[in-house]
Amino acid sequence: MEKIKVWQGDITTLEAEAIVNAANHSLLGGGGVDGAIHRAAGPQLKEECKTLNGAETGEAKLTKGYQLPADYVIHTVGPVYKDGNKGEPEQLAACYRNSLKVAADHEIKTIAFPAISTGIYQYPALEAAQIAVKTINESLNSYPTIEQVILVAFDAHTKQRYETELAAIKANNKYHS
Ligand code: AR6
Repeated sequence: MEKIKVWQGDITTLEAEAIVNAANHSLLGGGGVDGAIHRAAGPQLKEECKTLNGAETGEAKLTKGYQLPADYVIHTVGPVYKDGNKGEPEQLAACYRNSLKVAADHEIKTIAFPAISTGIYQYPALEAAQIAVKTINESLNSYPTIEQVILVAFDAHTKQRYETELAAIKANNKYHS
């Protein structure tokens, strides 16, 4: 089985054990993928989120998935992109690293990520795809119990970018297999 897989579609329909939410500091819902996840999970998700006391940029916190096909949602807060010199790359990498750590800590074997920060938070799509693929690939060395990470692309361009980045890592023999 490929450790890192690319899939195009709506993350709320995925049957991965955990899906990651690109949330905001409040963790109480919003637009974009966050809104879609809360709608699909139902109102109990927000009730549990109220007990989490929000999250800092780069942090990740776990809830149940309620009416989602996924058992769990891992809520992380991506950086709002300003100019790339305000710590955004490190903050975005932290989202992926910390989400994988939360998954491993809860013995979650399959986890799906949306393209964190690339919508409302305006992170440039190519740089975000590079950070996502590199960080996940490197982090998997630390979390051998995670069997598969799914990179969810909402559109074909994002899918293409992920595939290009994965191919580059494989060509350099740096792929975690
Ligand atoms: N499935 C998969 N990917 C999706 C879906 C979906 N159903 N819907 C959108 N995307 P965004 P951000 C993609 O804006 O930039 C919220 O209001 C979308 O095409 O959802 O991190 C939060 O509460 C894009 O590639 O998240 C925060 O306030 C990616 O998901 C803020 O938005 C992320 O876009 C977070 O902004």
